[in-house]
Amino acid sequence: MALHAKPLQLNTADAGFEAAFAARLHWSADTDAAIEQRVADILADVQKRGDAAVLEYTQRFDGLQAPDVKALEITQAELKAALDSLPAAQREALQAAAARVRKYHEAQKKASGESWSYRDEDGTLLGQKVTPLDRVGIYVPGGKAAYPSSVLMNAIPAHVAGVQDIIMVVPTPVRGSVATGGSGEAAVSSRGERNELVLAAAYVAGVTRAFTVGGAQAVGALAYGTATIPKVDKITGPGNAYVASAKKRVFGTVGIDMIAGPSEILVLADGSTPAEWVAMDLFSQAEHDELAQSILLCPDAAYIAEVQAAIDRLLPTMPRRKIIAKSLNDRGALILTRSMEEACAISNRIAPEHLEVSSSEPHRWEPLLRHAGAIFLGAFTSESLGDYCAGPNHVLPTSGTARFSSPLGVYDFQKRSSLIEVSEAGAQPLGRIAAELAYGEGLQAHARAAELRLNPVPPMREPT
Ligand code: HSO
Ligand code: ZN
Repeated sequence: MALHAKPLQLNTADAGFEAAFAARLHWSADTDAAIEQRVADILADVQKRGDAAVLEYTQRFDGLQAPDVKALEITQAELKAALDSLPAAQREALQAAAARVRKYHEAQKKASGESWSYRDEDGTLLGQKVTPLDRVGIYVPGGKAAYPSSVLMNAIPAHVAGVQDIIMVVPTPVRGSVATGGSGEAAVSSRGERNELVLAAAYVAGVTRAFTVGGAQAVGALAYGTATIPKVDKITGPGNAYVASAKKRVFGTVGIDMIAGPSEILVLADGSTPAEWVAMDLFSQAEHDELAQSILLCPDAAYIAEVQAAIDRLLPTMPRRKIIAKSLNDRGALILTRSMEEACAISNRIAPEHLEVSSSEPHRWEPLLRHAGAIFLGAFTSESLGDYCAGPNHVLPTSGTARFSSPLGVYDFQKRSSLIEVSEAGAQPLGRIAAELAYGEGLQAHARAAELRLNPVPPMREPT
């Protein structure tokens, strides 16, 4: 039978809409208990045995044979050589993308990532001091899921924030090993398949050290530190179920970024964009993953039919058509709304990772849109430009988490300390307020610490 992609067609005016809509959106991030247990064991082992455990798991899962973990390090010279080895067009594209991503994140730092303070009239100084994290770890998946663009999107904001040490880990399995889906018996070699574009991106983005380790063992090494792999303060970057589970487990020992779900795109269309453009934008996220979700919201039934016809025409031309078809059939939707206003309201309920406002009047609708990881305005703003080079980060909240979280940014690689300097004059009113509240809480030492700075010092009150 010929491959087809028929996203579920829904109509907000139908009685069954709410139930069908809820069923289509449903996605569960639960991980398998067996994976959780394996990961817990690996982390405990890495914490206990350090380098020896990392080396063993790397040999067992990735088939990499090395005398020690030091031998798994990729030097700066090798990263640079990877950049130099790229075809000129690819090298230039990588550098152009990096420059735009850097410029965007520098603006972000200026707007919200700088220290500030003010003084009260009595001389008391209050402020916030912003400090970059000392050291971060960036996880880069291996194999097919290795995206050089994601190396840029994780490392550049860290670099712009001022992080001194950016440690990248990337599994580099030997062909035929367990991790590459080979025989299940690890083929053993001293050197796995390195992705030159990933290494080049690491160089361009300012990664300081890189290791060919991956999986839960890499997360454990970064979280606890080993003799060779330094302990970091935060781990970011996507990974498979093992990596996601490991990141959740080490949270608290180190910071982590979000746990990303499958990619999502929601296109809000008024019918003014060529239907093929919209169909291809829906494909662009569907091709990431069978679990990816592509949704069209549109008040024009004839246009929805045009988009479906474009999907039928274009699907056979796509190398990843099987993944696209499964994603669209299982999770995709073409939703007919009563109006653009209603489409905006539904989009807010979904809170998609990527939201394209494919309209001739994007600025008319943008004020109505409150929840989305990134909003792409107008027919020319293909979501894929944002994935690579527009400038904003492509690491975005998924699965509705855009209701309460934000794109990865410079702020994720900074932290804030409050600054307080109370003058002698300022200590008088503040001391009276603090003492009153402290006595109320029954905390005499707090009260006296405030009162000893008053002039004159009042007598100590009896506990109440
Ligand atoms: N769309 C992905 C990022 C990406 N796309 C990388 C292509 N390469 C994030 O949802
Ligand atoms: Zn993408």
